[in-house]
Amino acid sequence: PDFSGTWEIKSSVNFEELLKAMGVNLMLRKIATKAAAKPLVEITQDGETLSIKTSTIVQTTHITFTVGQEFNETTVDGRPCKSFPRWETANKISCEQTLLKEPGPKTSWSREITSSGELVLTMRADDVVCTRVYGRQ
Ligand code: R13
Repeated sequence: PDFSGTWEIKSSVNFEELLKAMGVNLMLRKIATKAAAKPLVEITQDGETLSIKTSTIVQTTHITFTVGQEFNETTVDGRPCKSFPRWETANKISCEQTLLKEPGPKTSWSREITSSGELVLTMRADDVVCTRVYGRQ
């Protein structure tokens, strides 16, 4: 599938709960959640290699990875981790994360292009699932 493009958010569920499950304190949760309500996601793709830039007023993250190959990133609460992205279905990349320094919550994310052309991002921490739906700008 084609993940490339500039994406804007349509809906978000459980983002603050995700940060809470990661142990982020109330003040930082509020700042992060407010900023995350207006993100801009820019994705470029070359075959199985994706580059994802996620910008907000307080923080911008940039990851580049090839599906099937381990890479370094940070969890949503900023902890360094190893990530292993793989195809869960033809249209969905699932990525398990392993913290470089345990202990911490079990985290992962997935990104899927749906049949209606939306990008669905899920992020997990232990049993909390945050779901964010993006549409093309
Ligand atoms: C600030 C510092 C405190 C911590 C934090 C975590 C997340 C975020 C900001 C901060 C933001 C995340 C946005 C994520 C998006 C994801 C997506 C707790 C480290 C800087 C407050 C803003 C937009 O949709 O892909």
